[in-house]
Amino acid sequence: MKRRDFLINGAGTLAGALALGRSLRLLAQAQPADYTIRIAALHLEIAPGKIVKTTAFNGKVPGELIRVPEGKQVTIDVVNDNDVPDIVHWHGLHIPSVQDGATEEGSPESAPHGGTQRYSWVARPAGFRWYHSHTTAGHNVNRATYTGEFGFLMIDPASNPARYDQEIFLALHDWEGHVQGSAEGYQEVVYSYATINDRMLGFGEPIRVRDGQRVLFHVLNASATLMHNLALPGHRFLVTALDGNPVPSPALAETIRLGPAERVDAVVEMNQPGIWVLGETDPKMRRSGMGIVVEYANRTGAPQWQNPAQFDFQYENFGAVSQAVPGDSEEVTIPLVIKPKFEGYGDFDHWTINGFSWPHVEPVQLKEGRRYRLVFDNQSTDIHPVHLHRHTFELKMLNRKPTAGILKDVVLLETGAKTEVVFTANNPGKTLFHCHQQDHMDSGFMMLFDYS
Ligand SMILES: [Cu+2]
Repeated sequence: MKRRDFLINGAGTLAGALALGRSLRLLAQAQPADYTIRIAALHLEIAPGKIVKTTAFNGKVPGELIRVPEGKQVTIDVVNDNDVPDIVHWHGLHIPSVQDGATEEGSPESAPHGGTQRYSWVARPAGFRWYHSHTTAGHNVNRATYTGEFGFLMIDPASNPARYDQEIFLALHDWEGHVQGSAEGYQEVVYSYATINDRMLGFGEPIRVRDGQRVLFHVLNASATLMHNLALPGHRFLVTALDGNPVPSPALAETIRLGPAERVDAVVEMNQPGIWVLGETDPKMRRSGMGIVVEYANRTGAPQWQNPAQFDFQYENFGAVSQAVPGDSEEVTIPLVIKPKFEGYGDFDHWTINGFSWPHVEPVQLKEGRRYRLVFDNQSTDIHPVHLHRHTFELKMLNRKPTAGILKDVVLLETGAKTEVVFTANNPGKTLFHCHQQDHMDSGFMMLFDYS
């Protein structure tokens, strides 16, 4: 080959390579996503003839189960066929701010009438996560987490698979909320109906089990505002994970208790053959529909309910014994005082953190690599399920009792109590913190941490 030919061929190869690179990039953009989530109006039949008008993902409630192995790169297109902007948050993942699905962190929304946003992230950490609308509702109880816009997101660990015979996903939800004045003069949201997954108690397919089976339940409280307690008469829950993260001391509980956005993984030994109601412990809530029938093979009859003898679900039951060290000197303490501000009759209360209400609040600057201890002082008469985005925290103090090893992304702040959690600033960027009760979040109970 002559030198001149070589040069021509070389240039040709370079041009070819550039063209190939361009085509590959275009091809990547044109690649279908791993998942497409389509937000659209849905008439959901929660019992025969009982229709709730809502919005949902891909025409069902809960939306499609997203199940991926830990460490996998996942692309998801969120298509908005609704007539208002919307955004989907990937709850409990350690992902970048712009992919997290919160406008406050800089993630883009999906525009109405067909707008599409592509999200791409690496699935981690392993465990039971979920995804849901992360928009504002205000007094519009047909938006955000009041709707059917939620789904399960399961990230399977690379090792240590759980041992079970059946795996069941359950989402608790309250429907047809309306804003009502309370006796004290402020406003609250009350609901007409409740479901587990998409059906009211008695109107869905039962959970079919066999004597001797071990059933792993993944339970999510997808209610916009309400706490829920569950029991399965004659059985106990072996709680193995909270918010998807394995607990140091799995322990039996007669009831499980979840604030909005909390998850519990529990194994139940099916050793009481019969037909049972797995349901809300509050009879009003069960009448509203919050329950599901558990049916043993070869058993018939009406589903049975019995009140639990005790409410024995407390975070610290599943924790490791702590050394009772109040905090190492490396930790930076951030006190957060929670108080309501009465806004007058006919409005929701406004909520303040250290005296400030979103959006009139400066971000708290963090330093990468440091450990922070959030010391919550809940000076209100409500229990608040507070959520930290993009990070996992460890519970340290629960009403003056030390604990260790429980990793969560939502923690219930009991009324009048102090709660302490610790996290490492290991995922730089804007990080939203808020109460997961939608009416509180919409009324100022929100702030940002930031570090680069
Ligand atoms: Cu709250």
